[in-house]
Amino acid sequence: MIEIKEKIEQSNSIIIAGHVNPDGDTIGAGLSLLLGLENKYPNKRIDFVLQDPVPKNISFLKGTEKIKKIEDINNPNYDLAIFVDSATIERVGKVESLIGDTFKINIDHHISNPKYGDINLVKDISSTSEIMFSLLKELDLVVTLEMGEAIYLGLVNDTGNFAHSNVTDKTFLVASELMRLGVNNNKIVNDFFKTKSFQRMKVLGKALSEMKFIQDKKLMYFNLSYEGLKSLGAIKDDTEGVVEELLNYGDSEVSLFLREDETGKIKGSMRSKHDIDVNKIAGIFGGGGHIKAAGFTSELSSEEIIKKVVENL
Ligand SMILES: [Mn+2]
Repeated sequence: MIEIKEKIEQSNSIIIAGHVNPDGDTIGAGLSLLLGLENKYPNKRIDFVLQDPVPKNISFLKGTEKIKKIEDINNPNYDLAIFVDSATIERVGKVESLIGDTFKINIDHHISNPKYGDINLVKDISSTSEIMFSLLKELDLVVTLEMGEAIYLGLVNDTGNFAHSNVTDKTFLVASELMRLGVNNNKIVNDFFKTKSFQRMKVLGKALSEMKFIQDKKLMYFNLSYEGLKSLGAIKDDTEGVVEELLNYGDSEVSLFLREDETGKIKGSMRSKHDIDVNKIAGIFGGGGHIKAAGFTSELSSEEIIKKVVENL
């Protein structure tokens, strides 16, 4: 990716943008790139900007305090924008307003990515962090322990702790190299996963007690109204992981989690165990993602969404 290196070297002011509701992968990829570029190019201005705050269970990563909010940016005159883990430009939310028609590098692993960048590094592999690990080396950036921990968290995030079908021998090779660098697997996994809030445990409990199963479609689903969320004193972050949990049922092949937001719109997420392509189903509602993990937002009612999903399974 010599073009990426050249472009970075020619630019004095670079923005790295990750997606809204940032996860371990967008933060892992963006943060490792930020730290690596800062070390190599101390005279360049490099900002990693996210619309939404870093989740609590990711903020233990060293360097996350350097991630900026939109309000921190007074002078958005960037020469180069690098998107990480963002399947579309819109996925970065309001950060898009800082970018405009700046030259774009698109680094991502979503199969639905339309390659919106002027340079695109889009690969169908486990995570953007896995792509980033190779890219850092190609950019001749030294991978420090802090950068390694960020990438490792990205791998753990997007592979469900090395459990999903997106894990390859190469993913383990990257993990192995990172551990050799000093990354503590057990600490990262504990700090990241075993940190659920009381409300999040309650949301999970509600999901497990109210979920429904459609036998002939092997579909497990749960619909959470905004009222239901509020009645638990929970916020949307507390619903993370519900869709994966639904798929733990032995007879299920596909799971669907619907969550109503305060405006009445419904956010859907889907997971698949084997052959069902949920990227295709999410596409019906204008969403997308991966074959086994995808999401969408819809103005339809939850009943209509469930009906459409069932029809298309
Ligand atoms: Mn990702």
